[in-house]
Amino acid sequence: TDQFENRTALVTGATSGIGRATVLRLLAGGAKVVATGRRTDRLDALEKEAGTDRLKTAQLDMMDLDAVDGFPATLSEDWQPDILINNAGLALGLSGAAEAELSHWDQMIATNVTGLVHLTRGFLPRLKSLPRADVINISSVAGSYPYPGGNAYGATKAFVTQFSLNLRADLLGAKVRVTSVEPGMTDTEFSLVRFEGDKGKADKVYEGADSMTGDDIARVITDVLALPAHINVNRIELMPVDQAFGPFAVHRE
Ligand code: NDP
Ligand code: 8X3
Repeated sequence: TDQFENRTALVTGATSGIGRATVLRLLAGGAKVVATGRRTDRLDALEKEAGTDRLKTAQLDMMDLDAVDGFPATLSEDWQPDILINNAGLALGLSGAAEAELSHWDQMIATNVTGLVHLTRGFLPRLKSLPRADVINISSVAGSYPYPGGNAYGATKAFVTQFSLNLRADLLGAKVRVTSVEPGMTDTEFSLVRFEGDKGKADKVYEGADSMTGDDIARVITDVLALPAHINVNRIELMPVDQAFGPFAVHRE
């Protein structure tokens, strides 16, 4: 179909999982897409698979703030996005807060929070001037529900959700929609990254459960984008049917 014809999207973290699947769905809908990530071999492979000049890839490390701040100016006028999809992000480790690596916390905050706000601030003035624009921020259920070992990761996602809602407050009167997308268990490279390449540990997270896939979340993202322009989905929380909530924990002497 051509539901995204005449639209240009920027998708961060497009080398894997949700981001990669979102690029493919946007292209299938007729959009032009700028896809970014750190791994250039993955970006090259994505270009080959997509096989369209409506896709442009660029290496961008969200922790490199000079590169992030300079990124909007690297895009020519015809590649300036009217859809910004802030997807790049990660969790590192599942240790308790008193044992966790501070370097893990730093990297999660740098990527999920600082990089995201810098990139968003870079594009916002132009987005605000457009007759129609979208910002989709990939948050997480971890931003709403605490779990042991979620500590700094969950806090970065709570930031992403609240930043999204506060953007709406500031953008009232402009034609920029902002959505916080909050997925639960989604089978991507997320756990492989969280457990630093330990595939056995990563596979266990999804074992025996019917998880959501990157493409499931991409479908929700493109469905939200395809809604009539006057409807703003503030936040959307998703879980696989096979995931739900636990009881409160109580410590007893
Ligand atoms: P993947 O690990 O499959 O993909 C993560 C993407 O983020 C990769 O493309 C990676 O690219 C990119 N990324 C990580 N660090 C950086 C960086 N410093 N600079 C640029 N890009 C970076 O995981 P998902 O697809 O699952 O994750 C996408 C988003 O979804 C994340 O924000 C995650 O927190 C969120 N999420 C995931 C859930 C899940 O269960 N999978 C549930 C809820 C939210 P590269 O390494 O090439 O730079
Ligand atoms: C990813 C989902 O529950 O592993 O954000 O934190 S969870």
